[in-house]
Amino acid sequence: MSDKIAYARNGDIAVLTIQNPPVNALGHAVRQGLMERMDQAEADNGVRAVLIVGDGRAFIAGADITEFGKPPMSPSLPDVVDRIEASPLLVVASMHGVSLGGGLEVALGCHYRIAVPSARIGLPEVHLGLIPGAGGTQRLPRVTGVEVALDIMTTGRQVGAKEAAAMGVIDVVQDGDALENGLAYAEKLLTGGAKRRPVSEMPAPTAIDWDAAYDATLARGRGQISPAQSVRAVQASVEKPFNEGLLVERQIFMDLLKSDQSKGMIHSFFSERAVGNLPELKGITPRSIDHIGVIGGGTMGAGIATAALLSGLRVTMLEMTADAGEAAYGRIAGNLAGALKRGKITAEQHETILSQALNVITDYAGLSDADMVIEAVFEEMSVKKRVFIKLDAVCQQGAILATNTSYLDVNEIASVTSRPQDVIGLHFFSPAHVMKLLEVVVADKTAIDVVATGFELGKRLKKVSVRAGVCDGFIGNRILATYRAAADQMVMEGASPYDIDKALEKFGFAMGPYAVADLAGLDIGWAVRKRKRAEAGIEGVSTYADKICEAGNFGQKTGKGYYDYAAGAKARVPNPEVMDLIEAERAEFGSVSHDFTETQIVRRYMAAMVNEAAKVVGEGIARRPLDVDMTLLFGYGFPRYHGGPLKWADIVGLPDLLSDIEGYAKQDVAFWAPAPLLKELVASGKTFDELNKAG
Ligand code: 3H9
Repeated sequence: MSDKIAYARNGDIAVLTIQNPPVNALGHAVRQGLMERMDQAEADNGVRAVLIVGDGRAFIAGADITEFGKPPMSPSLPDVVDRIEASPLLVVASMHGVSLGGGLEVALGCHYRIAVPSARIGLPEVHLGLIPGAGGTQRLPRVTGVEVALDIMTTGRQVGAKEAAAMGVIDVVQDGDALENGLAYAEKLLTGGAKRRPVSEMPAPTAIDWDAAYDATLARGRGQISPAQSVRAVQASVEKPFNEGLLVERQIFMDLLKSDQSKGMIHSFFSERAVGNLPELKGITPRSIDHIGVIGGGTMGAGIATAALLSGLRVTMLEMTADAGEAAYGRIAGNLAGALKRGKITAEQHETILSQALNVITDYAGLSDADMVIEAVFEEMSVKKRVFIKLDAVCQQGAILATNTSYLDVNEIASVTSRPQDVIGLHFFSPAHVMKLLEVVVADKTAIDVVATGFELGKRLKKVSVRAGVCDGFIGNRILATYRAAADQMVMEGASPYDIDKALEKFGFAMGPYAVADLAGLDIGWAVRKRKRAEAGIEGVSTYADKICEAGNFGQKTGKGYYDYAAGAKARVPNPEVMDLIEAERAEFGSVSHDFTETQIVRRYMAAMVNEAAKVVGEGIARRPLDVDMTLLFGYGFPRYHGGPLKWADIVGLPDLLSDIEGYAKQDVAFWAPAPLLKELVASGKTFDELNKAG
């Protein structure tokens, strides 16, 4: 008998308690146990009802995702749900914590459902590139109607108990303990003579315009197929008898399970959790952090301060002058007002943060008792060094001195202090209170508890933190510089920025690289190029990208860049002057132009990304391929359903990619030099994912 399901008698009620920590996922032993315990309850003299509850922090978080892709083991989850529903006994689910995916499907197989107010339900299978596969697409629409069921399935959102009750999914919402509530409810149902109420026997819901719903869902999915596929499964719940509808659902589920998109999304699910899990941090106690100093109140500094304030930390913001301090305060207050409007904080919390947790100063002495100081000043080594010398002089012993530099050498910055062991890079992405990525940049002398504190801060700020080593641009910006250069090469060879954006948006990026550049501001890259040329002693050169800026066009903020935004950001149209400038430059350099297909654009752009990513992993800048994948996913808009560049590379096949790269190298040997790690993997027939598993 499975020990995953405890069995107890309470009068005429059999209680089945699922015990599979941490979240009661429906692995094989749980499914087997539910079957056995249902048999036991039915054979148990005097039992009239079964109550199913979850032990620990959830009812059931769904199918066991770790079993996906492995050979299926009987009993299947659909069989378990059907078995529960078909029982001659009255079956009640009492839910607390989450009931997600297969967890909600088990509950829908029960005849009645009660939940505590904090319980949440949902069908998040779309986030794994799947649809519900244990009757959810057939039962939920019978309970809620088609529109509500489709909203839940296509968004994958979690719904609170009160809303779920209004939808008809939960019969009773009651405060208290799930077990006690469930027992009392089951007893009441029995006393009241309630009958079994199988959802499968309820009438089929009303039809909608299926093709319109399918098309709209497909368009919203930006290339992701599973949300639209759930429309087809729900359609079957209306058009076919229940059992045939189940077969349609099963077929779609099994097809999606084999798809590249579900492989990518399942990889993303586990990598998102594994990325902050570093063996060297096990058992290391982070330093305690309560008060953070932030230097520089521009967009980045204000965003960092906002994120810290929203997570309950005290923040002291240092600016150069009172006026700059006032402007910084205004930016933070604006961000907090946004958080209030979106319901992230209450009016009272908003008031307390502004009046008690935030302090704006202009004198370094005010940072003397900060536990950590993060500088977000101008991106120039001499400026950073001046800041760190001052911090070294005023900060208390043990304080962590962090730089938010996006590409400068953290070792060099640390070297100007007397305490390089306390110096670390914390690279936030703008806007820092919104973007999920945090690169924790570990310098040569950074102490291990300082690294642990970086990750702890990331957790507190609800970021996805990735460990990065020191190099120009760390993980993300280094790879970005390479794939942007590959895009620029293609422009010189005949692809327009608009062709490139279109191809990559079709691939799944929210925006192509040139649209992103317009959003970020073209003046930033222009300033960097000018500085680098000045440093190298080459002045007076001006590329087409410089010329766009010289005409005063910096992208969205000036209304024009690669695109013209006269009709609004969403209604962007190509700026006609740009192609003239590009043509002139192609002519000047005698470039031979040719057309690029969308596939060629994607292959080349991705090859550059993968090759540089493989170098970053090979050099130890990123620990594992999954660290790169998560960096690109959470900081650079990489489509989640491809899993990240290195998961994508595994899926398309490393030998083909290497051969593409060797082909491009015929034109530019230095830029396209294949990454040694990629060559090694191809030679040994291995994948990047095998390196993830090796730790
Ligand atoms: C499904 O049900 C398909 C069916 O329709 C049809 C089947 C035929 N399986 O996130 P956390 C692990 S598809 C295996 O850190 P939280 C997780 O990896 C499934 N493992 O905690 C982590 O492990 P570790 C539909 C799972 O409190 C640990 O539990 N359901 C599963 O922040 C703690 O997780 C979903 O998609 C699982 N289902 O969040 C729900 N769930 O400690 C997916 C979690 O080793 N899960 N783990 O890193 C979630 O959304 C969140 O984990 C949850 C808890 C909200 C439950």
